[in-house]
Amino acid sequence: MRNIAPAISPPAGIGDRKPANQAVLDWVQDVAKLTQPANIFWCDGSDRENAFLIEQSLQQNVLIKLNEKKVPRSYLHRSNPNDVARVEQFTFICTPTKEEAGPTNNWSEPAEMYLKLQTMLKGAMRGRTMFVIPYIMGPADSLLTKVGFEITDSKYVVLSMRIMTRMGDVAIKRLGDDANAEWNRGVHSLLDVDPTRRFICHFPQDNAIISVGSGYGGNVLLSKKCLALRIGSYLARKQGWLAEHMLILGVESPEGKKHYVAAAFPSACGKTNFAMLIPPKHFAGWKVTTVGDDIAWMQIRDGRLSAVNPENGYFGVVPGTSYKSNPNAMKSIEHDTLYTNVALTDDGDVWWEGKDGAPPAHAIDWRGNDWTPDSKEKAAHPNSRFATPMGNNPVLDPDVEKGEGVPISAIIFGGRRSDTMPLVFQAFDWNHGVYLGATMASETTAAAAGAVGQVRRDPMAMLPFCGYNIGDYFRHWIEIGKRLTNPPLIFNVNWFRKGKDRKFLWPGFGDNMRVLKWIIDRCEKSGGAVESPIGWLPSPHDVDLADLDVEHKCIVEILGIDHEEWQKELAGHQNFFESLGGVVPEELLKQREQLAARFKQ
Ligand code: GTP
Ligand code: SPV
Ligand code: MN
Repeated sequence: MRNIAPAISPPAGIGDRKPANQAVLDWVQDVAKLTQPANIFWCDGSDRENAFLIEQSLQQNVLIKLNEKKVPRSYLHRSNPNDVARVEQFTFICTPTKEEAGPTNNWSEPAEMYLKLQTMLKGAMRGRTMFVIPYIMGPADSLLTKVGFEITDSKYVVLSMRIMTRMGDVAIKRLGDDANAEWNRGVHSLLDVDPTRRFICHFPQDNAIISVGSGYGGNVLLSKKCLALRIGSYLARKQGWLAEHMLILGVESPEGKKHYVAAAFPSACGKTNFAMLIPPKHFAGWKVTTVGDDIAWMQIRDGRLSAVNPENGYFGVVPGTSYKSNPNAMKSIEHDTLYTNVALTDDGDVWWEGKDGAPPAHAIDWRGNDWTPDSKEKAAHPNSRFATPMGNNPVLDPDVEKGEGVPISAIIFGGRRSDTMPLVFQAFDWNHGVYLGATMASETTAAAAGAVGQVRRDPMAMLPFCGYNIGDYFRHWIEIGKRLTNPPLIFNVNWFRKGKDRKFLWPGFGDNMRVLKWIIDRCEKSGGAVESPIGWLPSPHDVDLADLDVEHKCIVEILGIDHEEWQKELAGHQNFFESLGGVVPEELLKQREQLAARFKQ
């Protein structure tokens, strides 16, 4: 099963909802002239349209229908095995100067890249249907909300975008007929799904994205990383807000006091899990609700940061998801879910490594081959994903559609670090918090093509997603801080520290509530902490560890800092700042010096 499929012919009343906006019509005509599709399908996001596209996808082997009893209204898609993750080396920020893209992005001169892409797109949709997807990012009535149009020759993209965004009429209405209105132009073509002709290109000045040669996830759902983060971060700086790679969760005490926190962890480092956390038994009466699991758009309101989730669904990592690790995710993906690259059991159910229960005696793996528990290959790809509407989430926050967003009490940065970083600590102030974010590091994961498990600096979890110069991005964070009269407290967490036996020291998942509780206590000015060179650290008695089956010496180890490891860490910060070649703001260089000095005291 592959993505590439011939044109489809919709019956009257499907695929013909043309928007009135002349700028959109002109752009679509231009792209059609270049790519030469057999026909144009104007999406309206309706149920009828969706049913038709699913039926066509089944006929063309783009989707497999799953067992209706076990996973109602759910489907499996297999991407090309050469195309299973984001491709950072082929992701470009095309600004007039290289300096604007900065030291962390691949850069190309816009005219040169447009020419290269146009050459590849010439006639690329011959014999195929070209879909035009109108969508908005953000709640329908939010000032932050953005309109996008994505052109694609993939039905899988259309079906996924309907889950991941608010798609169809809502966007056409929001755009209106003003030909000068602001909207994002996204063009995607599978071409021939050849990794040597795969490019994900952003033109921030034109509010445009062109993606070719891939049919997978973040490369092609242009609403997500491309618009909501890369173009989004560029717009956010210009317009004075923040577009961040953060989950947003609500946490309510038994007394009914509610806080919201936003947390930036790199790809496949626990955002979806944290956003849906179920507190352990000991925390009876505490409730965690999800606003978003991947992206936060935050603006300043009444001197505070206020966050909305621009998305409408979750594109989550499947392997490891179980009733033990994340029951809310399991309930969310039991129905109306589009799976990519998981295994198919003989009875039409889905399976993956880490799912509850015994593995099936036989299955078809993500590549479409026979699989048994003795197979050397994994049944599901490590970056296999679900796309599920956020409405499926049993703990969806009631304020998720609120246009003004939710007020943020704390920002959390965190990476996957097997050493050095303690379970949790608090920054002394905003700029110190910005420094924690800027110097974050994490082991690479299967979410991007390339080696896994290598520690790299990933500032604010935005290394692959910042659409402009990272030095300006740091500066933007510092400037935002100056405008906040009631700034969120900033924390750093690490669920992934390992002991000498190379096993995780901390149980993670639901037990992360214990850390969240300390963070809330700090926001409430009731939590204890000791001052350390790296920030405020909780002592073991400051964290509620009741009913936790972890040895005291492990707790001491995971909460503590090792001065030798931190000398290496400090050198790592310095190397990273130096590698950026002079763009790092003075304030952050000073933070590093102060950190080094505190270790010498
Ligand atoms: P993206 O969707 O790529 O942005 O990933 P994410 O940040 O949402 O990560 P996700 O919650 O999907 O978790 C990724 C992997 O980390 C999964 O295999 C999880 O099982 C694992 N994980 C999540 N939380 C924890 C934790 O607290 N401890 C441990 N040990 N593993 C965790
Ligand atoms: C990530 O890699 O952070 C993801 C998956 O959320 S993708 O949408 O493919 O970027
Ligand atoms: Mn996620």
